[in-house]
Amino acid sequence: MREQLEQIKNNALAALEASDTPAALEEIRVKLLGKKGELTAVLKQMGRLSPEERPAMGQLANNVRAEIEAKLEQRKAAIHASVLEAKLAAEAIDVTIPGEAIPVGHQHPMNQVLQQIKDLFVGLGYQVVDGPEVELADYNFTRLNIEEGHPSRDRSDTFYFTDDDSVLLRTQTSPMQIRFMETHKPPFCMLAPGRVFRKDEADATHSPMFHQIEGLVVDEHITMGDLKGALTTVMRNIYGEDSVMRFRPHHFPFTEPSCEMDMQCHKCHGTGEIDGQVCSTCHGEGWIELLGAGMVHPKVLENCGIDPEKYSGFAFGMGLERMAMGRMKINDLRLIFDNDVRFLNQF
Ligand code: 2NL
Repeated sequence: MREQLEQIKNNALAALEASDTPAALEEIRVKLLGKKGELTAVLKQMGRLSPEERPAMGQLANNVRAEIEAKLEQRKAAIHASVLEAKLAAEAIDVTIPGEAIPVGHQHPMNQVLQQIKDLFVGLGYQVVDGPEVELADYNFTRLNIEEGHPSRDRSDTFYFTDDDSVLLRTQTSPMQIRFMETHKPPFCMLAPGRVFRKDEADATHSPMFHQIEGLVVDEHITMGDLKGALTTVMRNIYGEDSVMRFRPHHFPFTEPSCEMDMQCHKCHGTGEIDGQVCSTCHGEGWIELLGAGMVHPKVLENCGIDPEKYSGFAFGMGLERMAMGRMKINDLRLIFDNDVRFLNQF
């Protein structure tokens, strides 16, 4: 029986050493230690031994069992470790390989300029407001002192929705100022940027949709000096502190007096020519038009429920595309709307 046990042990240890899968280990375990296993069969014969032989043989059988179980655990751990190692090796990631660069976009040049202008005015205490693009002719024209029959009301210039010409696509952002004045008591400073629409054929300088930024300040004792100070500060910030500005008389139905603001051409310094050639930046004018402005017409204040005897205000309006084209040296308006990445990537 001793030899039988020794043999079972030696066979088992060799078999375990040679097996390299969990399934093979389990098979050996059942074959030796299971209910019908070889070792179990030997143990069942213990009853046949003499009482003197029994303890020593029992001890030996237990030792064999313990040795086989220990070997089994050891092989199990070793196989588990090698399986894990193989898996890790197969799934290894080389963290030193450079990643794939994901192209990151940026703001459209128009939005860059818009953001800069908004930031400037917000810094001066203006609030930025938004409003509808589909407007009433009342807000877009009538209350702005633009009379029936004025050329800008013409069906060939304005997109109308109704036969009575009472609903339209706004042609300027001024209706937002009218709405603001209706609902707010002075003093206030506000900025109204947004899309506006006019029946224009698209070319290098025209588009049926473009962007305007209008501003309005109303308080007691607001003067033309406030208008000049605010607009000069903003434009010097955008175009450089040493820019030279001028204000020229002009006419708008909604302001009185009205003016336009120009900047001296930074290329030819106001001479209109470079090396005897007509300056290409200002087309020989010496000046570049920036915006229109003026003191809000008393009738407009009255139309919005503000007492023109007590309050005065200034207003201004500028084309955003035109500002962006001047700032970024873009010579064709259509490039701004085409969204060709070869163009956009330049900004
Ligand atoms: C331009 C420049 C301008 C205004 C817009 C305005 C708005 C209200 C009252 C008075 Cl609610 N004025 N806006 C003023 C002057 C010029 O835009 O060239 N427009 C045709």
